[in-house]
Amino acid sequence: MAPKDRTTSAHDTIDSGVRDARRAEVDVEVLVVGAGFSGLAMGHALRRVGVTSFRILEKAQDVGGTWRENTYPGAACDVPSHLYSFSFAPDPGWSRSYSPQPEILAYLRETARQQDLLAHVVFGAEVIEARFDEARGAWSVVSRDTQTGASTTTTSRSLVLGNGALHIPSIPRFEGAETFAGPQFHSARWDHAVDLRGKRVAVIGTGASAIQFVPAIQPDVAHLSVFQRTAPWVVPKRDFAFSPTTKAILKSVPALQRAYRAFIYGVNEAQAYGFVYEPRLMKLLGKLAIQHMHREIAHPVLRKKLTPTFVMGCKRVLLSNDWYRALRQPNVDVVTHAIDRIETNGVRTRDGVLHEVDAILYGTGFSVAEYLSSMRIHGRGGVELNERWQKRPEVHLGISVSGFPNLFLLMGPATGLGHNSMIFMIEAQARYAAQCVRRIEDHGLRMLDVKPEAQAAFTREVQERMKRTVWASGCASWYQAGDGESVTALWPGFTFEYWARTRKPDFSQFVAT
Ligand code: N01
Repeated sequence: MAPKDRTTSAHDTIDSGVRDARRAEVDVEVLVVGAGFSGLAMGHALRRVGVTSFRILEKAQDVGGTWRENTYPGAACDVPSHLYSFSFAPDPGWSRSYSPQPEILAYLRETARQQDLLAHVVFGAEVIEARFDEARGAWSVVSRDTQTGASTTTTSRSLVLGNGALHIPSIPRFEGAETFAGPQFHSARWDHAVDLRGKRVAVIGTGASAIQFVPAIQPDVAHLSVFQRTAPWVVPKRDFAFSPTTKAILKSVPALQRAYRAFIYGVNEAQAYGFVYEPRLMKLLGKLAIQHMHREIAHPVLRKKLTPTFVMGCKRVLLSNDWYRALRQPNVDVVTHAIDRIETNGVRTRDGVLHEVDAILYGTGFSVAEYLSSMRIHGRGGVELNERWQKRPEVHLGISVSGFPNLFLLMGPATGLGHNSMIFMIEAQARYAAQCVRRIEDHGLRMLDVKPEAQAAFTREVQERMKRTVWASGCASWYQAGDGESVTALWPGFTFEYWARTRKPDFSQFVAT
């Protein structure tokens, strides 16, 4: 007879003999996908709750996730480093307020080493499929060895997806792109073997990545054609270097470093009021951004091209001190005519002009709506997660999906931010997921499955709250679901509310079997 679904009580913990027998049923208690910020946070959170049987499967040969993949010139974080880092691994040595990519990657490597997480990571293992076995109460996870191509199946009681949402490059399909004679690549797959010096270069896209690499390459290239579909909102970046004295003080007075982190958090968090509750405030900030642009750009035609036409904040607000400065240089053209096709020697726009170039760089972002499409994840009854989410993703707290027991998402839908550090959200999710894993272990559960009604209530709440936010003000952005209508990527509130709601899982919202 199938065991009855019920909610366990705190008194139902199993004894050590049963626990050992259960451990033997699977290869490992927890499998984590990805060794970026999310995977490492999860490893740390599991340790904190006393779960030591976990393995992190990483497709590459290094930790770092997005900070390993995005190596384009000028790559840096647009959230201050003292906040864009783990609360459990503060680093007083950040060189700048907004650190460059190599430093963030070095921080992640060092944290993985210091936290003793490297021994848990299997490198070169790309997860391609996961299937939940209801009878065993375990996930069977198939990974491919990226060097030999061999597949391995690992069983685990719980599965945590820490593979990030911004990792599948989105390259628009322009007619004729395959006929282009020169090199062409995406910002997240930067080809460092290509020497752009003295070349005529096309950049397609003007988002968070392009505004970083365009100023970095502009002085060296012969000519730059920047193809802009939508002018972004850009505000100045308070970017400065920390002096050796400041670093020494922060190192010797950890409380001061914590206070500094809390200060940055507070300043960023205050902006949520404008994004979420009072979008009219964004108009004020918009005026400051226009002043910034006018200070840098004198030419009226270029000013017009660079003036955004949507409500500030609807797409990600960009931070830069050198974007406009780069665009006003004599070797740069901002092209606002739509791209018609790509030809052997350049990009032709709809006005019939051929912009001759030697290389094409795509700063065209990521396929966020299909961020799990490289994996097939089958839950109860064989239902596949990408198929379930075809119209739009539904999750509880951005972490659990009904019908997919013992599965936990980090950086999942409804938890992205437009105003503060994602690391704060990731740590909250990792702590929540680790407590669920602990519950599964302690109570000898086969399945911990969030109730459909809890998930539906959360989805309704998020959609309802989203309506009054700036993200729903009518622009098109990667924050929206595949249906292009609902904004499903972001958390429509203050992050401290999310933190409070995920501090302790409410197990009455789950069916425990
Ligand atoms: O991508 P994006 P990104 N024809 O989606 C344009 C994070 N990030 O890689 O606005 C012509 O922002 C598109 O135009 P439009 C951050 O969360 C963080 O820059 O859609 N143009 C847009 O201009 C960010 O939000 C850091 O009209 C086309 C651009 O390509 C996310 O990554 C640094 C086009 C895409 O902009 C993505 O940023 C970098 C087409 N067919 C990135 N299709 C940090 O500092 C698209 N575009 C932490």
